[in-house]
Amino acid sequence: MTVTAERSTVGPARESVTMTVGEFLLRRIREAGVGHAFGVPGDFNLELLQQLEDTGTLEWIGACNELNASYAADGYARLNGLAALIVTNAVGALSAINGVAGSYSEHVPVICVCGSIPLRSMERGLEMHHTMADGTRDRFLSAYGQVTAAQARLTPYNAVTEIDRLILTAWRDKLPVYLELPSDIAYLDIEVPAAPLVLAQPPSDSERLRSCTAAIAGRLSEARSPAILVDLDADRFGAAGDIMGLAEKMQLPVAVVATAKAVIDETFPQYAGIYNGKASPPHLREAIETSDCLLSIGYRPIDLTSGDFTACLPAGTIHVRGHSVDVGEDNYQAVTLQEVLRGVIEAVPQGTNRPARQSAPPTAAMGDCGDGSAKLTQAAYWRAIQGYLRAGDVLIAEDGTSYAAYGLHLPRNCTFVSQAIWGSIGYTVGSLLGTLTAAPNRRHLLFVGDGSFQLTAQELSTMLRHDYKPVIFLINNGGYTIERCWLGKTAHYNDIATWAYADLPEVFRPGTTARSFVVRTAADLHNALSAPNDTLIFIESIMDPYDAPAGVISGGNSGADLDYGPRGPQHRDNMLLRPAP
Ligand SMILES: Cc1ncc(C[n+]2csc(CCOP(=O)(O)OP(=O)(O)O)c2C)c(N)n1
Ligand SMILES: [Mg+2]
Repeated sequence: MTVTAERSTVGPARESVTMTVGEFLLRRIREAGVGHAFGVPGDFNLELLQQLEDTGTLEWIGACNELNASYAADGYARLNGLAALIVTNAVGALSAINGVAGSYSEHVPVICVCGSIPLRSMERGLEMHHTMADGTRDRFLSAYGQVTAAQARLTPYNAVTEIDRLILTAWRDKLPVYLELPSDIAYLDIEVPAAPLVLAQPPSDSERLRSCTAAIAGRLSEARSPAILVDLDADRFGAAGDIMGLAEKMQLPVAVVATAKAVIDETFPQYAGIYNGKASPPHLREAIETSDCLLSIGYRPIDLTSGDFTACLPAGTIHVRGHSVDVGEDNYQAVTLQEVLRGVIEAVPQGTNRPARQSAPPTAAMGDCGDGSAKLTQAAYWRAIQGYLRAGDVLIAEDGTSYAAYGLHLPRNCTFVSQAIWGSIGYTVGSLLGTLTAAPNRRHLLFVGDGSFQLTAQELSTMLRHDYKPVIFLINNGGYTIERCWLGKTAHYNDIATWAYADLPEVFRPGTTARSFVVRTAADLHNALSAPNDTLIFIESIMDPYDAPAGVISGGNSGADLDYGPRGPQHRDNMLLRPAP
């Protein structure tokens, strides 16, 4: 690495250094706060992986396939703020595209680097493997154009600007980006800035910020029943602390939607619960829908966050987003969420006591499993898990009856990870690898069904390989119970092959110290829950295929009406798993 001082006629000398394209890319990713990269090697990215190994810039976490790696990167980014994924041309990139699209849908910043065919082959028209071999060059870059905020194919001439543009776009917009690194340029020297990359949002326009905070503070100060509704952008833009600061100062209630569960600490006195249109507790629905000044943070009404579109926010709701705000007729651009919130906190008066009316948390003790010898039910299962939780846990909840985890009351400082909007089953197993890597000193609990687990089960081997110690709660109910609530209660398409799930830790890492349990009764579960967390714990709980939490049944039943319409097959006899009479 050669250091050159570039003399400028104005200002101090700006230092540049000579580095290879690949080393500069890895350095910038590291400077952006990313310590690990997930992915699978391939001949078009091996040269970059060699640079990664030689320089030690990032720690490599090889996954079993690129889909799992993309989920892992997503989970890592949720805890770390940004993640890196390295795949190979087309075959790797397209395997990962579902996970990257999920990151877009859920506003998770992931830098996807695809080691791609050499520039030489493009310039000379040489047809390479992992392509359509039909002369096309841009198909995969275009495909990623649909699922990322920015894309670039690096050349030695654009590498410096494009690498910084893409990393900053991912971080500022909280969205994934896609970067193709042709395999023959990673070792070429280029001139790069010596100074580290600075991650910062562009500062707000000062007049817009002043007017915007004054407008919001004015509305809030005059309101009789102000309230805040929080969606996931509050987490992605790091605004949870400021939101709690505002709620505390004004003593107003803060509700979240399901996609933002635990973004506001559930033990926070002003926390009011999960708003979901008609499915909300009545007092919460009233607090939100009749508020005379509702401040919504990044709210995106979708079926799952709007009680199937029954949500009805007050007409004058103030909408604050990452980079813009709507207050009545006025739209404010060039303002950032954090600066707006901080300005509002300063401007509003100290509130008088308006306590949030949260429903009382259940008081299940760890051993509260009901009748010990009875067959385990979903109800007893979730009661016992409620008692198992402790402050600081990271919970990862899969689609399926594991949705019941949304109903858990979380102790202080817990994190809740789920892919509620994108909802690609199997996500959580890959994501768990990422959350474990990002926060190895916390306890991670995965709640997953047998059907979902079968999509990405191999990643358990990577967790064992790295000696990670999560607790995996797997519900073995012979198939897709949540789908039985939508359609096909007894249909074969909702059945799956029976696996010996609890044997898998031994299969994936012979001689493992992991503790496996097969749980059939409440007493078995109680026993499994007393195991110390000094190794991976795998708890396979066998439950009835027709046993599902009430919310999952009602959600499926009404989802079927929404999906299939009045003439759909759900109206035939016994087609859906319905609530017990
Ligand atoms: C990639 C993908 N394929 C299919 C689906 C549809 N789907 C949603 S939930 C589900 C079944 C989940 O079954 P399981 O994990 O066993 O949960 P449980 O039986 O506890 O409900 C399926 C197939 C999906 N969401 N994502
Ligand atoms: Mg199942």
